[in-house]
Amino acid sequence: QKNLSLLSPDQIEDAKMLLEMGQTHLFEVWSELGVDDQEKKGFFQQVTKLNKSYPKGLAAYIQNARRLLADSKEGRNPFDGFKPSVPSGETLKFGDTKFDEFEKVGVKEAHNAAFVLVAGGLGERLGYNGIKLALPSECTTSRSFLQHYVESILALQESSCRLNEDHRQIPLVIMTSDDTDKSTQDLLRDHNNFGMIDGQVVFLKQEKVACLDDNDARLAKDPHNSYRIQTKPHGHGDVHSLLKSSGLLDKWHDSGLKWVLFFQDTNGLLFKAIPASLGVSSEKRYDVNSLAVSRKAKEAIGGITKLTHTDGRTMVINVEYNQLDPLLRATGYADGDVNCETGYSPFPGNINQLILKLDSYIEELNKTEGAIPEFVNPKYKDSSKTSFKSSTRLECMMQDYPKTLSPSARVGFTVMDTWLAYAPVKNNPEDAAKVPKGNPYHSATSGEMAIYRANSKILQEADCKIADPVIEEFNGQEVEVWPRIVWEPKWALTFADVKEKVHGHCSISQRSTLVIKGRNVAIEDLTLDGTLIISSAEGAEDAKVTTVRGKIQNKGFILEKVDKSETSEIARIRGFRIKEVEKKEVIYSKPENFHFKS
Ligand code: UGB
Repeated sequence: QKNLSLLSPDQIEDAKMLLEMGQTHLFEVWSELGVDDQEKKGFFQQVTKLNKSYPKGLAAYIQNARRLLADSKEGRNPFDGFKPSVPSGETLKFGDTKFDEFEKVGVKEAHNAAFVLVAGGLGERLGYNGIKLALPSECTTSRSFLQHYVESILALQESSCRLNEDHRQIPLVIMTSDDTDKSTQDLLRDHNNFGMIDGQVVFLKQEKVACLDDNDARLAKDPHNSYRIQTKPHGHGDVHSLLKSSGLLDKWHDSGLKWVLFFQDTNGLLFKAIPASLGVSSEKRYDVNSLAVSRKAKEAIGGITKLTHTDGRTMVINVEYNQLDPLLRATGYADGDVNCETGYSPFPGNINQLILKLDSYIEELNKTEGAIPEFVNPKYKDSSKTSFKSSTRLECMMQDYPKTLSPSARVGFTVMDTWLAYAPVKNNPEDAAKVPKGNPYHSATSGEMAIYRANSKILQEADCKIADPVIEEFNGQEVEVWPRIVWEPKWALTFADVKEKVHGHCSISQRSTLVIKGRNVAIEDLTLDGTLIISSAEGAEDAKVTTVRGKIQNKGFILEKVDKSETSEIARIRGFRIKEVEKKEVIYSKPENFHFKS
């Protein structure tokens, strides 16, 4: 009682709420007034924060937790009454006329879009020491994921504005957490926003939620400080309530934007699929469009599933990878999550790239405040399910947004070639090496190799002769090693861009490296066996097209294997480093013709 004199009227209300919500245990160790007073004030500051950052406050969190914990204890199936089946959606094949047409529409539409990158996760599975956005997407140029994303959005902006004859800036929001916020902001600032103008990037920080000690949702005390509540991340679903409370959605709407595109932190291929999928959203007027790829059974990506309830309701939704198998087994698919005759799961794999139509998104969030259906995943001590091995918390996922939509909402998905659209970096080398044969590794090694493979295949589609890959093993993972072909997004974002800049009979050997930096450069009748780096000099961006042709042969760059003793963490998690032996470098500053005869 005496401690109340330390508190403001609002904090006294919070104290009453905690007592009413059965949280008396939090005050059991409180000493008399005059002892630990700063800690006590700190406790209430934390409560204020927890209250503010959860839609409808901490009391609502405790109530939701009790309900979900009771459901979990009873073993209630979240899909009770629903039967899964394989949904139908748009399937696009790179290079097909349909793909090209959707790309064209998507590029035109892009100036009406805002991008939202969810980057609050630390990536425990990868075991990397820093933020994942700072990791190189590939080591030939060492451009980080964040740089690649920002430059891709800028390239899209430029193409879209050219087509629409305007000068809109595409906004980028980055959702961070306490774990990633400072490093992400520093990374961007240290690189002059990678070319975005001030104010074009906005940061929204997600807060953690309170941990729960038991089925009554008693809040857990921080093991290191009994005047604090233990907290853990709430999941990427927080992005919706943060966008709602930031006021950005209305601002975007008022400035004429129509689409919001959500994406994750380490997929170096994603932007190759974005223009076409935005085209699909626009043509089909989808309220929700999820990007998907073929999924291997048991792969750690959710399955896009049609759920039909016994009462007739249906929805197309992601069923998370750990829920798909039990759901299938419980509904008559005795083998659970298995591949079908195609060698893949019949359920398309969710890659968590969502495109939402802004006006219906705003309408929905006005109803829900951005609260997303949550789940809880307690690890029980025994089958009585009365106590937990360690504290738990509620979680939510951004792809569960469609769960609250009315049945009339247009919810679709677009399946892309995996090689084109999806190669995340999530697993550490040891776990990746244990992935069942034939399933993707999702490691730094496979993520990098996938970029070379995609660029090689795109050039192949553009009629270049690209040598077959060789199979090599790095960190216990067998991967296809294609020529190391990398270009900046401003050189080409779409297939049409590539076709415009590649002419004649080009051929590239397997051991080659080709890097193209700059916008206005074409290759023609190029035969490469070694390393060629083409860059534009400062100020040459508006030069008319420079052409590089002829025959180039040199010792090139080699992939040198490294083992666990390697000191560079970037090289160690890949199992190789790139050793520059010999290269030809072309730097152009005006429209020129480089013709090599060696
Ligand atoms: N993230 C946050 O921003 N905040 C958080 O609290 C947690 C994560 P993971 P996950 O496409 O590969 C998802 O951990 O959740 C960010 C889909 O649920 O890498 O295991 C984090 O920074 C799954 O259906 O992935 O699986 C990162 O950018 C499947 O689609 C992103 O959220 C899978 O991704 C994803 O976090 C996939």
